[in-house]
Amino acid sequence: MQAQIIGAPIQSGAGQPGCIMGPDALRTAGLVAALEGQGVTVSDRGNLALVEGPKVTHPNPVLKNLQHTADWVRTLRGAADKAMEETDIPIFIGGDHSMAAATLPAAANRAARAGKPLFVLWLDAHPDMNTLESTVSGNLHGCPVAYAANLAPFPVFPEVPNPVDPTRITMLGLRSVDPPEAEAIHATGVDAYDMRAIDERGVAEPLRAFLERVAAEDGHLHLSFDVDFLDPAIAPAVGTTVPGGATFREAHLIMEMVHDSGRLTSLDLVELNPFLDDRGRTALLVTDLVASLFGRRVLDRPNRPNAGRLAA
Ligand code: 5AB
Ligand code: MN
Ligand code: MN
Ligand code: MN
Repeated sequence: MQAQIIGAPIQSGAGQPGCIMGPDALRTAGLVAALEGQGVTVSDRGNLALVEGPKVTHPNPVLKNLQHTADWVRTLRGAADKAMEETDIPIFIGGDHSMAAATLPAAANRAARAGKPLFVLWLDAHPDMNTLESTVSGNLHGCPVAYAANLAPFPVFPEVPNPVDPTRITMLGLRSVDPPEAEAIHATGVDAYDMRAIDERGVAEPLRAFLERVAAEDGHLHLSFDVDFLDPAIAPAVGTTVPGGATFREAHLIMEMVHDSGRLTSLDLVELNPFLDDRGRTALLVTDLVASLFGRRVLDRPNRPNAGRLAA
C-alpha cells in the first residue's frame, strides 16, 4: 500500500498560532517510520507553499483571516485533488482543521470518479458545522463540515462539485457544540455520538455499525482526526482543549477497528499545536495512533516504558 504525506502548515483558521509547526512536529515524532513499520510505502511530499488567489470578501465582520485562509483552502484543494489521483492513501498533516475544507471535497471528488459513496469518520470535540453567518468566534476551522456538505453558501471558497452527504458522516467525541451546529446536526442527519454516548456505549458499538455501512455500500472512507478529540490530559498540544475527551485506549481501538475494516482511503491529522506540547508527547501519541491505524496490533506494541516513541 502506498501513502503520500502532504504537509499543510496552515494556522490562520485557528484562534491561536502554533499549528504552522504541526507537520514538522509529526515528522519529528516519527510519522514516516510509524507508517513504514506497518509496511506502507511512503512518499513525503513536504510542506505545501501558499499560492495567493483571487480577492475574497464577506460582509460578516467577525470572520478572521478570511483572505489567507481562503488562499490556503484553494492551494490545498489543488494539491489534495492531485494526491487523491496519485496514491492509495493521502495523509494530510496540519495545520488547523480549515484544511478539511480542501480535503473533504477532494475525497468526495475521488469517490464520485470511482462511482462510490464517500463516508466520513469525524473524530473531534467539535462538529465544525458553523457557517460564515453562524460563527461567533470567526475562526474558520469551525466551519469545514458545513462547507463540504453544502449546508450554506461559502462564496469565499472554491465550488464543491460533490458535496459530502451528511447522512454518511459519523462524528465521535463531541462535547462542545454551538447551538446552530446542534440544529444542523439534527436537520441534516449527521450521525453524532457525543462523549456521553461514548461513556454509555463505548466507541466499538457505534463504530462497528458505521464500518458495516461503509462495507455494505462499498464506500470510500475519509478519517478526519482533530487532536482535540483526545482528552487534554493525554494530548495537551491543541488550542481548543475540552475536558472529558477520548482515552488512550478508546482512540487506539478506533484506529485498530478502522484498520481491520480495510476501508480507509484518506486521512487528516489536524490541529496539533506543538507550541503547547509537553516534550512532544502529543505528537508522539498521534504518531502512535497512526501505527495502530495502519495495522499495528496491541501484542506488537513495543514493550518499553517509552513505548509511544517510535523513532529516535
Ligand atoms: B476545531 C467553536 N465552535 O466555532 C468555534 O478545533 C470551536 O477544528 C471550533 O474543531 C473548533 O469557534 C474548531 C467554538
Ligand atoms: Mn475540528
Ligand atoms: Mn475540535
Ligand atoms: Mn495492514
